[in-house]
Amino acid sequence: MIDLYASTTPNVLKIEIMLEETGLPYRLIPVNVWKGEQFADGFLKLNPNAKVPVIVDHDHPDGPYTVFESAAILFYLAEKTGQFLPAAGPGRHNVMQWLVFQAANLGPMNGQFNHFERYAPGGNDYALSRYTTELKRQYGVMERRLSDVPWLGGADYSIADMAAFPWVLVQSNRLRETFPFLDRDSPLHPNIGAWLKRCEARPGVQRGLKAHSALKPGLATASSDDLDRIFGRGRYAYRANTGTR
Ligand SMILES: N[C@@H](CCC(=O)N[C@@H](CS)C(=O)NCC(=O)O)C(=O)O
Repeated sequence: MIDLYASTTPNVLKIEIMLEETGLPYRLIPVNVWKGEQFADGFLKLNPNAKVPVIVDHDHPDGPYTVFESAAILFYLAEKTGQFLPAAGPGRHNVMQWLVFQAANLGPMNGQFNHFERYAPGGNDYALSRYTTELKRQYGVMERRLSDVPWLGGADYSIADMAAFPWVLVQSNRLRETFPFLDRDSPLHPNIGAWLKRCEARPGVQRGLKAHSALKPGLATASSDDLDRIFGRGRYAYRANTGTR
């Protein structure tokens, strides 16, 4: 049995999809990150970086084994099952580089974009413009890749697709009107749109989405102090604590 510590976020959806695709038995353990549950001592023992997703694999031969960071979890589960990552050679490295592309680029840039689009107070035009422009550039990178191959890793569906899919889907659902380049049907990137449909057609992805929809969103439960804490602002900000630059 695998425990998946989860919230209603794209990084968690990646893992639900992988667990459903591989058929590994798992249970969801909700973590309300909007109420700061990720900062509790018990959770920090699982992930010192205080973020979901985290898994605990109770079937590991050496006893319960914990993995945090969604890309590392996908990699761990791929190695555990021998699925969705070629065993060796260029095929494996192609998947790894597109997995890391998501973890190092698409994920963090979406995170910063979301922050300035949704949560930050006004007056951040420069930051919003910077992250919007960079995100749009990354969609161009994916579009060019998917005009050459059906899946990000190459010929076969892989953990690289599972990593990118939730972000592209969620951003289209939420922001297609205000930021048309994020629309899954944008004429700017027909190959991304077709790839998204191929992902959605997979029964494992559909089961992952269903499992994800059972989680309860926590944003409405957050106080303004909870929000300050999660975003490191107000009394939690570096400058407030140190008085220095
Ligand atoms: N690089 C991490 C990002 C994880 C992450 O940002 N998780 C968010 C939810 S999607 C979270 O737990 N946020 C709580 C916080 O930042 O305090 C991964 O891919 O696992």
